[in-house]
Amino acid sequence: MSGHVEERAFLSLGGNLGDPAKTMATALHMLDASGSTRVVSVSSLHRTPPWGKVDQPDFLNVTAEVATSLAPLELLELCLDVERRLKRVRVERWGPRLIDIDVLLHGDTNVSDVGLEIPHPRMLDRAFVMVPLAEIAPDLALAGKTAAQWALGLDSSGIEKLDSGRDWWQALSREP
Ligand code: PH2
Ligand code: MG
Ligand code: MG
Repeated sequence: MSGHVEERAFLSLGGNLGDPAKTMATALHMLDASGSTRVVSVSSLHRTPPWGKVDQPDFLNVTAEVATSLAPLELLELCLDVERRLKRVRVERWGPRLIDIDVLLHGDTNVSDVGLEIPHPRMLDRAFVMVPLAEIAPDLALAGKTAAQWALGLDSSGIEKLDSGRDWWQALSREP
């Protein structure tokens, strides 16, 4: 709802088809241009081995902190709308994709809905989420530990933090 108090939310972005860095940069610019959601900080690019379904290309993953006046379901709708505008086609669960934008956290809100669970139910098990999240929000408290502690407890051996810096997305074109 507009007029809703501004909340800090965290997103996970990823992709492994096409040019994922460019697609994620465009997605971040689209979120920023929405009027309701501002990108506050973005992690470095991380190259990550596919999780869940392993016979597919490596992913690029990042996390982003946003300030949003949208309620959780509205933020999810915005993310899905950006995915659609970037021509994401849903083929198979956990399969290759141009772009995926997941809502990890929305303030301290808990949501348990058919289409949306917040905190994201699998985030704490996934190094491709927690390693980039620990980069931008190491002290964030999650289920009794910090993001940095969660990240350290996961197998992140296959993950490579690219030398992109955290402003990588500003430099990439805004054009889809
Ligand atoms: N997303 C998935 C399934 N597996 N693996 C990696 N490395 N990165 C992802 O973003 C990812 C995945 C489903 O959303
Ligand atoms: Mg996902
Ligand atoms: Mg998704």
